Amino acid sequence: MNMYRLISIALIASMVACSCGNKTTTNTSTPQAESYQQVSPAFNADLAYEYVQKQVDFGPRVPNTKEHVACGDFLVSELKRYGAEVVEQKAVLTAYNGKKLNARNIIASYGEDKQERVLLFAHWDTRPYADHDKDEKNHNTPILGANDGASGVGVLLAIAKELQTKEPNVGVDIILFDAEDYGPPAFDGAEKPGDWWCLGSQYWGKNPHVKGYTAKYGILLDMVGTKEATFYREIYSKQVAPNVVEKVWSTARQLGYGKYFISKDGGGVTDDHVYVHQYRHIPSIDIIDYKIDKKNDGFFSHWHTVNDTMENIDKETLKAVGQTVLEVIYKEN
Ligand code: AHN
Ligand code: ZN
Repeated sequence: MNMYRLISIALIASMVACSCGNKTTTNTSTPQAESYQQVSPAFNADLAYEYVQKQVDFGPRVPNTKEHVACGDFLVSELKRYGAEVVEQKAVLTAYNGKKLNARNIIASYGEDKQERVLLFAHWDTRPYADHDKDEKNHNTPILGANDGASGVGVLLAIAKELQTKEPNVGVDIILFDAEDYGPPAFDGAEKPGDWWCLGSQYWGKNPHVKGYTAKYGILLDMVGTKEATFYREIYSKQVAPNVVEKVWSTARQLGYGKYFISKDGGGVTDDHVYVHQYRHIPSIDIIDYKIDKKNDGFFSHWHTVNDTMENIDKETLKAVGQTVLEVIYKEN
């Protein structure tokens, strides 16, 4: 074998070794976008759906009705069953029309000894008026609130089950606020000045269940159940908690739920998160189904109508929301 041959063989051998090495490096240093490693337990969308159904089966959950009391009792007992420390905060709140509402905020805590906490919330009451119904005769009919009320609560109950099974690093508080949807009806003509929506969260904000209660951030789930749900970045959320919005929307994208969590700005909604921030200074966001065409005040087509029923509830949407929120929690360290 002459020198030329020897050098060529050595050269080829080193090229082969090199290319092998390169190949290995390439594979480990540029993971595919799809290979995101989920850290949270699987969210049970069937269970969330069952909980939405169960709430609707009680009938409308309007304060001062027996259906409201029965559903509240059910929610408390389920949260206790899932191992949470539950506080029932009862209060008599004054509605826009002077009516006294027997309200109850339901607060469920996990990992109470933990300093770092995340707050999850939704409203469990339903609106006493279908004031956006096409048929005027329905305007005084209480709504079933499958989406507007029950969907967010259903997702949070299914999250509670996972929190009991696998303890996250952070403490978690779940609050089901009452009397969110007792605002002045559209048929009353002129808007009544004052903060008449979100009475339960306003009360809790001024009277937290734990003195000086605070959390790293808060996430509100409102109307998270319809097939066509689109979650845009809500304006007040972006103002007070831009990093939380980014965290939630990018997590949703990584999990493959970008079709629901749209990385564009939506409108501003006066919802429970506004008061949680205003009174407790907790940066809070609202995951809320919003329509940028702004028909129907920006909400889904059956909003505040007698048609806010189970037919519009879709398990895939519940899954997208529940899994995204779970992932955000279990990613905390
Ligand atoms: C207002 O319409 C002022 N706020 C909407 C919040 C809401 C109502 N969420 C559910 N129902
Ligand atoms: Zn509503």
